Amino acid sequence: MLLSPCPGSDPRPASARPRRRTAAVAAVAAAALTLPAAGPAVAGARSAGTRAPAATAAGGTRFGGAIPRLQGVSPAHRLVPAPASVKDVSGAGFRFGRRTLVAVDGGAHAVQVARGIAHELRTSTGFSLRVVKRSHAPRNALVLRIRPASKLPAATAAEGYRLVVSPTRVVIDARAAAGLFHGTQTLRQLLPPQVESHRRQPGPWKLAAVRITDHPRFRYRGAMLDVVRHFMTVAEVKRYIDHMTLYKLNRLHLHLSDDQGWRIQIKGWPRLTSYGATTEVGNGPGGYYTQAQYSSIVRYAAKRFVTVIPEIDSPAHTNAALASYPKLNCNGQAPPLYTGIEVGFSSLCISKPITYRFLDDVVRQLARLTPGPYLDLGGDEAHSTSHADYVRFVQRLEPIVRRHGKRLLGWAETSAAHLSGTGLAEYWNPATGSAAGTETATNAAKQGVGLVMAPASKAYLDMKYTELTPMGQSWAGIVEVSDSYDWDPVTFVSGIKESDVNGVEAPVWTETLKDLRDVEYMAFPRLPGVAEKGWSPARHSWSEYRSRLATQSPRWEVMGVNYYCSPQVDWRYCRTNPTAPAAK
Ligand code: NGO
Repeated sequence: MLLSPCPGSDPRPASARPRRRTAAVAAVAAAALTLPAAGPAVAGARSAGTRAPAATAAGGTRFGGAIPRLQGVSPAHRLVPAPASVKDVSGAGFRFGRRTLVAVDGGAHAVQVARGIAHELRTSTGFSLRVVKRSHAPRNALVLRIRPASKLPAATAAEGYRLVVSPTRVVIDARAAAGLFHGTQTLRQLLPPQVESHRRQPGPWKLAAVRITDHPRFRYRGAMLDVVRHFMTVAEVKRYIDHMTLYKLNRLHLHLSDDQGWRIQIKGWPRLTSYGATTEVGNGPGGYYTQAQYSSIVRYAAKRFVTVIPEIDSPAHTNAALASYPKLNCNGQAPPLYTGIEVGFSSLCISKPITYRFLDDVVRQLARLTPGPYLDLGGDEAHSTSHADYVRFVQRLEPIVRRHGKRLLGWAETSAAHLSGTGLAEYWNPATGSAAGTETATNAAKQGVGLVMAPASKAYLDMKYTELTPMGQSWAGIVEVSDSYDWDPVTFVSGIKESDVNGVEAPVWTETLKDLRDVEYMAFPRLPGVAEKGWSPARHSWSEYRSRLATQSPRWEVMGVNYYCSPQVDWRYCRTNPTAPAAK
């Protein structure tokens, strides 16, 4: 059964109604969603001092009580994603104190990273952590240095780093500011979770002695946020970016248009936002970003080494645009706005020149607002377009994107067209990776189009964890935390080589998720697992990962993140015990 918030209200004739995806979408009325009693009342609230009686389940999970400081949990047992190499060093570690400096040796971007981490640490530690420029490494300091390639392991590249903790200082060396930034995210996880607090917390702020050398397995490590089915505010998007950076994700794919709404201001096409943005799934008011707001998201992300990739889905998933401008429809008639969750019924008119003038305007404006190399023009579920028309459409689309200086990112279906080999294709379905249909991935690889792996049965964060998860869908399966971790981006589809894969992405679709609090509940704990698939060497197993993952929940608790305490993990902390009847 499919979710339709206003049953029986679809005015279209049956022939024009949406088609179902292969398996049924779980019927969950978004309006009626209730969360289990996990997570704080307000997303964004941060407090580190909650005290309630603690209890420990047979498996080892700790429920309630003071949030643990994780003292004595060694670096190798607490970092997500796992670094390429971690060597525990015997002897004393480092302790931040009132006089600790943040010393930086590098250009403007390195200084910005130093200021960023100093600011974060100041809030919770209460120390002044003065940022100073130094070409030598002072004592009692967090030292951030840009170093030439010859001074670092060859694999370090642009995003890697080396982090050494000794009693006198903590040194992070990298070839570029992005590497320094990732090193500071590792540093956060080496400190007690209370360091995430927005209020001053008692110390001590100690780190174990360690030597870490680290670099990512893949360049593209993405998260996709659907801001259409339920609109997310600018503040919510920025908070999600913060969550991404803790796990070294570096691409934010923003799904900005779909049947249920158009979410970005396009000059010269005002009805897209004055009319097409006024709906979302259910009866909510929708919303959109002005170009200035979009730019503020792009800047916020860039400061954190995250590249924004805007998506305007086409030729399908376009009802909001078609409803806003009758001339975009083959018959010249605008359909009504749509607030259900079915897919594949809408299409831009492939044969009309206005379609391409429209897309050219949209692409030109987005290209100007987006510093990253990729624009995503969708290409999924074009069920109302013939195969020949679809191929023709994609082949007209890519030159538009390239004319405006960008590369095409599309869902992997786009590989049915002849592509230039400069873009990327995102694989999502078939969710099993072995059924007929996986040639979307192999066709892309054959054309030199890089793959972004987001198989729905693994990486889709909108799939339910269990039958009882009070939100989400299940068309690609029930995806517990171990299922979403247990795969490899290269071997998932047969016939693919490591060099064909640019990376991974964790999409979160919001048909049943009404705000960021719901998104967090589905993303945590699965988002860090997909991030690890993108960053860490392939050797890690679920049984080893689950004990590192268990150390993350105290941090989420302090950050005010809403998360699911999966019974598959012996959590270091859980606010409530979702399964223990004795608690009642
Ligand atoms: C599909 C579909 C989206 C849905 C999503 C729900 C893709 C690429 N297209 O994924 O429109 O929101 O599933 O899980």
